[in-house]
Amino acid sequence: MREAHLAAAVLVYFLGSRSRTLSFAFAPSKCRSKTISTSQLCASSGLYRPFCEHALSRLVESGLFEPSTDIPTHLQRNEAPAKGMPPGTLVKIETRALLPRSNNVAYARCALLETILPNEHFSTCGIQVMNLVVFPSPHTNLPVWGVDLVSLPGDKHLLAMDVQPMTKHETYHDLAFQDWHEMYVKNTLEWGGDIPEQAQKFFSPNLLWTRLKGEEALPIIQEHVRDAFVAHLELYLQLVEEYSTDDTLKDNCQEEYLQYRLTNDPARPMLQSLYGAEWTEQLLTQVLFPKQH
Ligand code: DBV
Repeated sequence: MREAHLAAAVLVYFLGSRSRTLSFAFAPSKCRSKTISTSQLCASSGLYRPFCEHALSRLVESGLFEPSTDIPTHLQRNEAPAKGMPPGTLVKIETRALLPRSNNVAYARCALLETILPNEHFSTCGIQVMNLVVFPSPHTNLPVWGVDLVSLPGDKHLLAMDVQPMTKHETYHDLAFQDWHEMYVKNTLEWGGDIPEQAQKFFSPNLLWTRLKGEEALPIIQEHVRDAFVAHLELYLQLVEEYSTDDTLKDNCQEEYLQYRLTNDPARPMLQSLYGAEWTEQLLTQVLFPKQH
């Protein structure tokens, strides 16, 4: 089993590193690949749109989820002028959600923030954020899949990706995710620094958490982090698909996790400044961290 995981990670790494377009190659067990060249993306796209499109299509393709039409229209998108950028530059936010088709999962949603320069097809500057969370059923011992890819003005990037434990003493991270961590994080991405103490319990030992700076960050994000993201999702899908409902249920902290993220969302000040406090609270409570999925 461990050899298969390693082979999968190596294959994704090899295929991804040779490709110049934004190609997403899956683990061999999936034997499907999807190449999304940036020119194929919609008229105006931001840095993390290819990541978001890939994840949502894989989550539906896996059969675990189906697209949701439940997000209230006014919370599906918003836009605001981008401060300090050329006239006409906007920071656009788009939200997408998925509903469960399997008893092992509960909800998935993605918030995509893109700074779009007028007349540009693919913008990588300014605020670019993909915040993606997959919530497993609270009646399982499965972890949350949490991804926070954040690029801020001044070429500052903050990248977090993890299978976040919702029960104590899980051992799922010992095998597949340890190989992944050795392949994509250990000795390649520097530790991103202190994580708020209250949040630390929500992270696994194989967390990708790094901060990148400067122009060399973009190719690392669009190649190495992209490959890590594709491989991580495949491992998470495998974990969810192979989960046995016979497992003895342990105490689940998903409610506490939701409350923590709702209360301490580090993006709140930025979202309020762009879109206003009332809209931000509705977005956080109704779409991003809803108590009832
Ligand atoms: N983070 C969100 C949502 C975002 C978002 C909904 C829509 O939960 C973006 C946007 N995260 C975002 C931004 C920053 C961070 C920081 C803009 C930078 C804030 C700044 O520095 O100006 C992982 N995201 C962070 C941090 C972590 C994560 C650890 C840095 C520490 C912090 O500022 O809190 N994943 C994220 C997180 C948890 C997690 C906060 C908590 C359990 O699981």
